[in-house]
Amino acid sequence: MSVRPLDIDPSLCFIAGAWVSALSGQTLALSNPSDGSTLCEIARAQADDVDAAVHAAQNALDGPWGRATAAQRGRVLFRIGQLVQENADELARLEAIDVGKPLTQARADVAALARYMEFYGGAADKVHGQTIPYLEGYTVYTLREPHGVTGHIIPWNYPMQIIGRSVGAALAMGNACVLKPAEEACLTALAFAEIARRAGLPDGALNVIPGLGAEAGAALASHKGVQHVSFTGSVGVGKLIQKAAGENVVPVTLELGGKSPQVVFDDADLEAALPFLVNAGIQNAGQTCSASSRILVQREIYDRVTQLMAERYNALRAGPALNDLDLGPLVSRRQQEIVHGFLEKGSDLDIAGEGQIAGDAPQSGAYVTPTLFAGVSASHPLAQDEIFGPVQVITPFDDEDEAVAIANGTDYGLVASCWTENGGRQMRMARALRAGQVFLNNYGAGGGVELPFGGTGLSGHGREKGFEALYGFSTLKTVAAKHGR
Ligand code: TXE
Repeated sequence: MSVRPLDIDPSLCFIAGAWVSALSGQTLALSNPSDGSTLCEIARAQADDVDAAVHAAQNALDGPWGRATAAQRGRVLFRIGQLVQENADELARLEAIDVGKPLTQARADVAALARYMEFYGGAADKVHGQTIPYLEGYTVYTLREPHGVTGHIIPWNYPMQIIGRSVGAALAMGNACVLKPAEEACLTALAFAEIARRAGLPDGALNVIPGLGAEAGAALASHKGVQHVSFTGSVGVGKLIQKAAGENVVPVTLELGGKSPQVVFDDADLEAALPFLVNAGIQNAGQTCSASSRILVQREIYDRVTQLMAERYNALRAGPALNDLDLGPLVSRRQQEIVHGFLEKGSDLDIAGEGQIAGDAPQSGAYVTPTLFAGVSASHPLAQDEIFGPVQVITPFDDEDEAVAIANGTDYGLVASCWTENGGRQMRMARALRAGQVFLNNYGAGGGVELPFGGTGLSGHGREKGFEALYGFSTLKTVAAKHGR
């Protein structure tokens, strides 16, 4: 299979509004995780390509993009959103084959991307400064201005959604972006660039440079012409990015992993909770930063919840992305090895439920059996470390204090949810849980683009999504005019 996203040559970079080869001419093979075949070659951008992309972005800021009004920027984003919708089938198929995610889940990602463009298109001209009462004879006000050139280093698990929330917000604020997609999955990043070109985004306002993390990614994070770096990925690389950006004293937004718990009290509406308890763990085969990999259950209902979750697990099927089963493969053989390593670490644990890999799933694909472990102590590595696969652990607790201690007992703090009908307890838990977002009697709230999203602890810092992201992708200038006598 040789893929041509929106009829462009996928072995090229997108720089200054044009499709160009990496200066070295080198490419990398992009693999299809459903069967291990090669989908196509992609560019292997390096420091000189990054340099060209950053200069193109700077030129855009000095040119029509920098002069565009907020309303004009918003209109371009709307047009991009429209074209995303018009090309929804192709985008969903590209994301599915590239990431290995079931087609239905890829379709939801396309809808989210279009919605991000709509949201940030509408928000572009609604970011206001303030006037500040001050001394007699002064008028003081603030201006929200773009950082300038923003670097976006993104992972492979939700390329379209992450482009939507980070590039969308950055463009709305008038920044010019250099996007480094992941080497494991970058077809929709390329398709997005082509859509932006067709929508009339001025040359250089968005540049896409596929390549390896240690080459293109590292060069982008440390480039002196970049004024803000947004990174979603592993904790280890997040630390490198923060260090590199620190050398240039520029701000970073880090969306790292999680070990997000769902806490189920004995008065919970189990019928409502059950689909969330399982789906939040196995969506995108568990390769979601906000995946809920820990289920904490009050002892009175522990056996029942374990049994109900196990029944669901036993019915799960994993297979090729385009077969659209419950799960696809993981993104790569490397991720498959990592998750198999975790399953080995759990060999001393009770397996409560286990799905199946479909019979027609090729051996050469990166499939993992969805696995539910029960009775797992809070300190076990499977209850502490991010697994990033379709693996969940259930841990019992006795009372609210213990639930909070276990829920907060990891180094992460991305998402937490609490299932209880007791209103007072909902409020106490919302305050006590250490996480960037807490969900009460749901998990994820449908992932709405309006909801600010980010972490605490090892999960990172800064907020993307919602209106809040616009503040992160801008800087504040205070103007104090003295006009009195
Ligand atoms: O991530 P990396 P990987 C977690 C998850 C997963 C683990 C490893 O636990 O198992 O990380 O995944 C670029 N300088 N998450 O190895 O390496 C890289 O090219 C600059 C959670 O795929 O962090 C890619 O574009 N950039 C996460 C991006 O960083 C570098 C999603 C992410 O890759 C770089 C993905 C470097 N030195 C993984 N090295 C989430 N929060 O959703 C790599 N990159």
